[in-house]
Amino acid sequence: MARSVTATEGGERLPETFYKIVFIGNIATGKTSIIQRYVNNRFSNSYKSTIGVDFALKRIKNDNGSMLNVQLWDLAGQERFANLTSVYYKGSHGAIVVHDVTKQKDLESIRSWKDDLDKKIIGHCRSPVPTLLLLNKIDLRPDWLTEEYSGGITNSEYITLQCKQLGIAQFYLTSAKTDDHNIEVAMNSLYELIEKDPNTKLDQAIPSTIDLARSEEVDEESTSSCCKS
Ligand SMILES: Nc1nc2c(ncn2[C@@H]2O[C@H](COP(=O)(O)OP(=O)(O)OP(=O)(O)O)[C@@H](O)[C@H]2O)c(=O)[nH]1
Ligand SMILES: [Mg+2]
Repeated sequence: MARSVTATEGGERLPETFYKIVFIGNIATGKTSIIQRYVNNRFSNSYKSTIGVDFALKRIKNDNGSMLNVQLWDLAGQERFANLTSVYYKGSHGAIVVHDVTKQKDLESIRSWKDDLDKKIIGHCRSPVPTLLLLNKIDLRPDWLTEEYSGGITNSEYITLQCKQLGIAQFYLTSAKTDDHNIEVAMNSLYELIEKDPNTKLDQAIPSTIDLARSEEVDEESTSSCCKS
């Protein structure tokens, strides 16, 4: 984690916090749409596939006036097959896996994405990061949770078990299309998990090399004692 300070008008210096969040999931599940809704409150019905990776920044003012800067990394769904995800995951503090509820066959891919994430994060000498699952396009299948998955098991039961097995903290029903989209609720809960994550705390406990006279960032990469890859 990188931290810096911001001077308020009154001269008070408040810490700024930076989180890197990676959005992963199959092609056209709605990753870009969710980010667009979250950052710009916009939605488009047209589909333009992301090439490689895209970025967005969300600045959130905490109750005490300090700033949370969230860097949202929007990975193209096809990237899992391009062997580049490791580079994108590096230094992330949290992750969002997006599933499209209209594509029942894609349910198997949730595991593939989470496994890919964990394997490569561990490869960067970091414990798995707090991860949420967004079950997106719920406007198209509002009853999806109670529908049958297979053999008398509901989607709700299946997905609850999957999250437990895969180490996904929580799932949320989202829609990037509708106003009542649940995206902000999910993002806020991810920030809480990141804040509580012992690894995040470890990053924050790095001896302060912040020059309080200037607003200066301390990069995690330059302070980590772990292997570099
Ligand atoms: N009805 C509905 N359509 C959605 C929703 N989210 C995204 N879409 C549509 O789904 C399509 C794909 O959305 P994107 O956000 O581009 O998907 P993506 O996951 O970023 O796709 P890649 O970049 O190819 O990985 C677009 O046509 C969107 O308009 C949603 O919540 N509801
Ligand atoms: Mg995209």
